[in-house]
Amino acid sequence: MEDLFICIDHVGHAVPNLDEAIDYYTNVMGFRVLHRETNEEQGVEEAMLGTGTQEPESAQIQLLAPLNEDSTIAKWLGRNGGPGMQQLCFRVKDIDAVCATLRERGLRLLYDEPKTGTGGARINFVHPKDARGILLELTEPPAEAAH
Ligand code: MC0
Repeated sequence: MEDLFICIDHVGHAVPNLDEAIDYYTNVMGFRVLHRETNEEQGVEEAMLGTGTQEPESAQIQLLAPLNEDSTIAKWLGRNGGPGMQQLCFRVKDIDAVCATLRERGLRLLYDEPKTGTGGARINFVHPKDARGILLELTEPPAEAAH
């Protein structure tokens, strides 16, 4: 059977303040900021951080800070009582095919069609209740960024 997923693309760390978290990851943990953007639709200000010689093949840390009080990240921080691991993201080659396969296998995908994620990637999520308590993101990077 062919693999569904290419690799772990990133782990999402929900934080209340992006700049403070970047300061921690760069100055204390020695990571580098690879990318930063605001995603209005997802209600987040985000940054991707990398480390290691395998970069960018090595999994990245995605910092997710809420853009406003309605953000899913604001809700998550409130329920969690502070910052923590909000999601795990698998990279895929063909998100439409992978979503179709997972739906056939009984999992709930959050969106009928993929939405736009980091750097123009196409993204969807498996509901945490169908992924053993983990919010599982799927990402298909744009063709020019695929590796
Ligand atoms: C909620 N639950 C989680 C969870 N969020 N479990 C694990 N990990 C999470 N992140 C659990 C709750 O504890 C609860 O369990 C149940 O799911 C329902 O929670 P809820 O509070 O009623 O549900 P909501 O309203 O918070 O919605 C949860 C849901 C939402 C996953 C649907 O967070 C969502 O739409 N997430 C996808 C979008 C997202 O996360 N965007 C931000 C990242 P109990 O047992 O108490 O019932 S944007 C991003 O990642 C982009 C930029 C990218 O990478 O490209």
